[in-house]
Amino acid sequence: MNIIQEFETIAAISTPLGTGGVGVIRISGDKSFEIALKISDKDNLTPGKIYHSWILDDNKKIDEVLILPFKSPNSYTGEDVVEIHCHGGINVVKNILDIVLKNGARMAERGEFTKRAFLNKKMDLSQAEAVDDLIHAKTSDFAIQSAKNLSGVLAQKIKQIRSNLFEITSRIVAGIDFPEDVAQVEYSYLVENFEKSIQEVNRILSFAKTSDIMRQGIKVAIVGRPNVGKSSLFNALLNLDRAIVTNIAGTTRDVIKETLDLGVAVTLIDTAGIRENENIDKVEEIGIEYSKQSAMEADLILFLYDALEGFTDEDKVIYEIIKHKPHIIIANKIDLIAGDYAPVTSNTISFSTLSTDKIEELKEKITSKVCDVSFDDTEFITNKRQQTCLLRCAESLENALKAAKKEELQDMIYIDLKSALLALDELTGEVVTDEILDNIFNHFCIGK
Ligand SMILES: Nc1nc2c(ncn2[C@@H]2O[C@H](COP(=O)(O)OP(=O)(O)O)[C@@H](O)[C@H]2O)c(=O)[nH]1
Ligand SMILES: [Mg+2]
Repeated sequence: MNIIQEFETIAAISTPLGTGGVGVIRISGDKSFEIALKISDKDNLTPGKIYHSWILDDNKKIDEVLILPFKSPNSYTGEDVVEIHCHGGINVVKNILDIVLKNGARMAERGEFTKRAFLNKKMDLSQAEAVDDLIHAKTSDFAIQSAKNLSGVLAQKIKQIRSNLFEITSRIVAGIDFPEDVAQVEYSYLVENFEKSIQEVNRILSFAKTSDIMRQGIKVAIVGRPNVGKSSLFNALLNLDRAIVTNIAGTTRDVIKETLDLGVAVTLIDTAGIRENENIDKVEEIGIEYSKQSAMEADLILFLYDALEGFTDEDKVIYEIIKHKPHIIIANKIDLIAGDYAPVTSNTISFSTLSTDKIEELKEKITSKVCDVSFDDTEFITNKRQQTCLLRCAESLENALKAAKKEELQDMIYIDLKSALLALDELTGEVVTDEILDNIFNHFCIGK
C-alpha cells in the first residue's frame, strides 16, 4: 500500500444526470491541468483561482463554464484535480466529458476518486465509507451522523485506542528482547490498561444496533380490522392524503407503502383490514393475505382497534396473529368517547387520528420502540465491516486481559495484542486487501 502508484488521469460527471442549474465534471491525475488547458480558452491555470472560460472542441464553442484547478496534494483525491462547472443539462455535461476523455483522460470507475483519496492518505477507510453513507443517507439524522465520521470522529477514536495499545506492545517487546536492560511491564498495569481499552471498544460497539437501524431503516405495518382507522393513521403520520379513507369496510384492498423520516427511515405500510366474511371478494381476499404477510415482515406493527366498539373477538383473532412481533396497541377514535376510557391493556395508547399531538407522541413511541439510543445521543455510527473489526479487537483484548490476570508469559500477551492491533488497522484501512477495497468502492457511484 505504501508503493507510490502511477495512476492514469480519470474523469467523470460528479453531479446527477438530470436537468439542473449546474453540472460538474471532475478530472483527477497528472494530466488534469494539461487537459483543461487544451479544451478551454485559458493558457494558464493557477491553483486556488476560479476561471471563467469556454470549453472548445476544435474551436467549436461547447459551453461557458467555470474551471476550478487544485494542485496535489491539496485536492479531494490528493492528485492534481480540475473541476469544470458547466450548465446542468444532460447533453452539455456529456459533451464536455466526451471532450475530456478524447483529450487523454479515461472514464473513472465507481468510487475511484474517493479510493484515490484513501490511497493517497487524504482520509482513512472509515472516512471514505462515510462519504458513501453521507450520499446515500435515507434520513437527515443519518446524514449528520455520517458527516461526523467524515470529519474523522471514529477515525480519531480508533487512532487513540490504537496508539495506547501500540505503546504497550512496544514496551512488552522491549522487555522480551532486552530482559537485562528493560524491566518487564507490570501485570497490574496491563490489566488496568486492557480493561480500559475493552471498555472503549465496547462503547463504540454499544451504538452498533442504532447504527444498523439508522442505516437500513425499518418497516412499520399498520394492522387491524376494517374501518378502525388504519388508512387515516397512515395519512396522518405522513401528513398527506395518500390512502383512500371512507367509512366503507374493505376500502383498502392493496398494500400501500410510503417512506417517513423519523430520524430512522420508516417504510410505513397501510394494509387491507383483516376480516373473515363470506361477502368478501377475491381482490379483498388477496389484499388480506398481503396484509398478513406485511405484518410478518414488519419490524414493528401498529395494531389498531376501534375504542368505541371495544376490543372485539375479531380484534382478538388478529391480535393473536401479530402478538409475537414487536407491536404497539392503539385504541383509536378516542375522540368519540365522552369521559374516561380504560384501554384493553395498560400499555395501549388511547388515540385519535384527528389529534396532531397524539400523532407526534406516536412518532416518538415508534422510534423509542426500535432504538435503545436516541439518534442525537449516538456517539459513533459504524457499519457491519467496522463492527466485525471491533468485535475481533475486543475478543483479542479479552484474551490478553485473561492472560495478564493469570500473569502468563508476556510473549503470549504480545500475540493477542498484535491481533487486536491488526483488527484496528483493518478498520482504518492501514492494512487492507484489494478485495475489501473493491467491495467498499464498488458500492459508490461513478464520479465520487
Ligand atoms: N372520529 C374518528 N373517526 C376516525 C378516526 N380515524 C378514522 N376515522 C374514521 O373511520 C372511518 C374508517 O377510516 P379508515 O382510515 O378508512 O379505516 P381503515 O379501514 O382501517 O383503513 C373513516 O370514516 C374515518 O374518517 C378517529 O380517530 N376518530
Ligand atoms: Mg384502509
